[in-house]
Amino acid sequence: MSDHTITARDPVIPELGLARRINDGRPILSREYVPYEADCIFNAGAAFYRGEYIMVFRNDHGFDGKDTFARCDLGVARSSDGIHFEVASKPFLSAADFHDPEITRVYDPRLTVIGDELYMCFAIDTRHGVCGGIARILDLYADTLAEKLEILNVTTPDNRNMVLFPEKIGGRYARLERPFPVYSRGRDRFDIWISYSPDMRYWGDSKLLLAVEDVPFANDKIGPGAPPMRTDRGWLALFHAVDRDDARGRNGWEERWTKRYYAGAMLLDLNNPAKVLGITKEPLLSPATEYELNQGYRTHVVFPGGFLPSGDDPAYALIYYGASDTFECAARVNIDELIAACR
Ligand code: BMA
Repeated sequence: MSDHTITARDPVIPELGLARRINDGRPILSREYVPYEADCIFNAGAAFYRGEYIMVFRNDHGFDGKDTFARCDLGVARSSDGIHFEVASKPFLSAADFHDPEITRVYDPRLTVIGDELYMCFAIDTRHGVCGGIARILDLYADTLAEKLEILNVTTPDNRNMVLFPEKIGGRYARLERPFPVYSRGRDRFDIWISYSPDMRYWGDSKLLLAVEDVPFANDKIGPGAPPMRTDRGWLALFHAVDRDDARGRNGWEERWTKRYYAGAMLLDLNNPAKVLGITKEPLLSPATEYELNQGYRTHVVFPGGFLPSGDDPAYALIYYGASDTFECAARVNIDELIAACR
């Protein structure tokens, strides 16, 4: 394994050329679509559930004009084609729903349908560290937490970017996750792990799946992106990969933003998903459009959170990704071509 370094001032690493951006790269969801207070709409999870596309997105709002947002909620949107979404009249979930002073923020949802149930993994900031949560969604339009979610698992800190596989493998549920071992690994050398569970509540048998140094377009950290998709040649999953360039200064609204986020893809063995069959050696998506490069809170960020077969042609998949921590965008990719690029 190499411990390569992408040096400062390197240009953005070009993408493979397999993904075609929908809407010419213009957002499929942004604050203009939201009928309540909204600023940055991004990092959505997506699922095809009971005959329609569902998106649960992150809404950071109440920007202080400098570097922070006062509030962060999750919102919900629906669509018949996976591209044109209509946002519900009120937000879905916020930290306030928990009535627990420990919980300060919920964000970055990822959706997986298992059987006839919709599950959500999400990040939970607490006063004592960042945790990953798994919940079964009971009602996307309800008022109280008990009506909205059945919380199944909350990890110890520091962990997030969890995604569930859409079925049991070898009799167990499986998830990808990204602990962030700041002391033992050094700042920002974070990798993707896999864990298993008999019941979605108790998780273990954890193994390292993919290390940051194995990704040629990362010099900083990686993390699971969208929940894996079953194909006849393996589980196809998207991840995010980060390169840091300390020579960068203002890139977006903050004084300083030195990271760039890419999307990559990996193929995992169907029966033993801890076995990586291959990854894309170049990014599947690199920041490239106006919305990914020049506009928004943190530019040069593409952050994949949803990956679904395309309704009009199952040979293609839709990729949902946050752009610049401000917009939700989408792209299409041919599934066979992506598998070939992983091998
Ligand atoms: C990560 C998470 C994401 C965010 C990304 C880029 O650490 O906080 O929610 O999109 O950084 O800022």
